[in-house]
Amino acid sequence: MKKVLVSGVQSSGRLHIGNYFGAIKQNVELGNSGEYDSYIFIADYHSMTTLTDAKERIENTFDAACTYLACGLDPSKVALFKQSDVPSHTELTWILSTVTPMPMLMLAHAFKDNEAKNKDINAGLFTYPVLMASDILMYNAHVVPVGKDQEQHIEIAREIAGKFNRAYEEVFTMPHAYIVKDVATIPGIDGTKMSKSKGNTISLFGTDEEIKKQVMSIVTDSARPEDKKNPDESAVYQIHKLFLTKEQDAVLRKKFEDGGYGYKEAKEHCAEAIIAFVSPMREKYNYYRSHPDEVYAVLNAGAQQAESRAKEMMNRVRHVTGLVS
Ligand code: AQP
Repeated sequence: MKKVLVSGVQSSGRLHIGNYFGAIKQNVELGNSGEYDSYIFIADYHSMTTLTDAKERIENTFDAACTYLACGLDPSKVALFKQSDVPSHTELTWILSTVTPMPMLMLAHAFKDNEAKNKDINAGLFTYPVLMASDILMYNAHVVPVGKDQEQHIEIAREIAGKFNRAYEEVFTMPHAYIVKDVATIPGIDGTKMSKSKGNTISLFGTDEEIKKQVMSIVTDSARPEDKKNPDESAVYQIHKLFLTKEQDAVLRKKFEDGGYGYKEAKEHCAEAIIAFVSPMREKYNYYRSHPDEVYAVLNAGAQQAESRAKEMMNRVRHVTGLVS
C-alpha cells in the first residue's frame, strides 16, 4: 500500500510566495510523483476563524484551486478538494476534542500569539489544531508537507492520535511533518514571516506591477550602495535567492558582500527574477480563472475521492468509540 500524503492551505487570502516555497511546491512535486496516495485540501473551515466575508471565502477558495492547478498539480494523481465538501472533518474534530488536553491547546502558537496581542479569540481559533489533527488523521497521513509555522500543529496531531489510540483502539497512523529546511520560513517584505494576515506578502500571481511594487517595499537598513552588506540579514537577498540556481545564488551573495550593489538595484533584479519565474505559471493561472467549470469539476472529483476514504475512517471511528454498535 502507498503511503498517504495530506496537506492544506487556508482560503483566508491570496496565496503568496511563502505559501508556494514553504508548502505548495513540495505538495505538487510529491503528489505528482505518484509515490503517495495524496489529498490536498483548501481549508475553508479553517479560514472561518479569521474571515467572516462569505463572498471572499468563495473567491479565495476558487483562487487557491486555480493556484494549485497553475503550479502543476495533476488531479489524476492528487485528490484536490474543498475541506467543507467532506463535512465529516468537523465530526472527527468533535470526537478528537474529547481526548485533547486543554493545556496543550493553550500552548499552541496561534492561540498564544493572539492572546499576547489581546486580540479577540474565538473558540474556533483555540480549537484550530484539533480541526487540523482531524484533517490529517482522517486519511491516516504519513507525510504532511508544511512550512515551519505548522510544525507544532503536526506535533499536536501526533499527541491527539496517541491519546485516541490509547483510549480506544489503534486507529490512527502517526503523521510526520515534511519541512524543507532552506524554505521553512520565507520572510515577508517587512523581514518577519510572510503571512496573508500581516499584509507583508509578495503575491504569487500578482501582476508585474503588483510584484514590482511589493518588492520595492522590502524593508532594508540604511547601508549605502557602496557599503558591504550581509546577505543573511537582508530580506531582499533571502527572497531573491529562492528564484536562483546554486551558481546564481553564489554570484548574488558575492555582490552583497563586496559592496557596490545598492538596495534599489538589488530589488529591481529581485522583481525581475520573480516575474520571470512566475510568468509561465501565471498564464496557466489566468486560464483556470477564466475556466471555472474545469476548476470546480476537479474539486468535485477530489471531494468524492476524499469523501469515500473519510467514510471508511468515520465508520471505524464510530465503531471503536461505541457511537454505533
Ligand atoms: N512565510 C512562510 N514560509 C514558509 N511556509 C509558509 N507557509 C505559510 N507562510 C509561510 C506555509 O504555507 C502553507 C499554507 O499556509 P496556510 O494558508 O494554511 O496558513 P498559514 O501558515 O497561517 O499561512 P499565512 O499566509 O501565514 O496565513 P495567515 O496569515 O492567514 O495565518 C502551510 O504549510 C504553511 O506552513
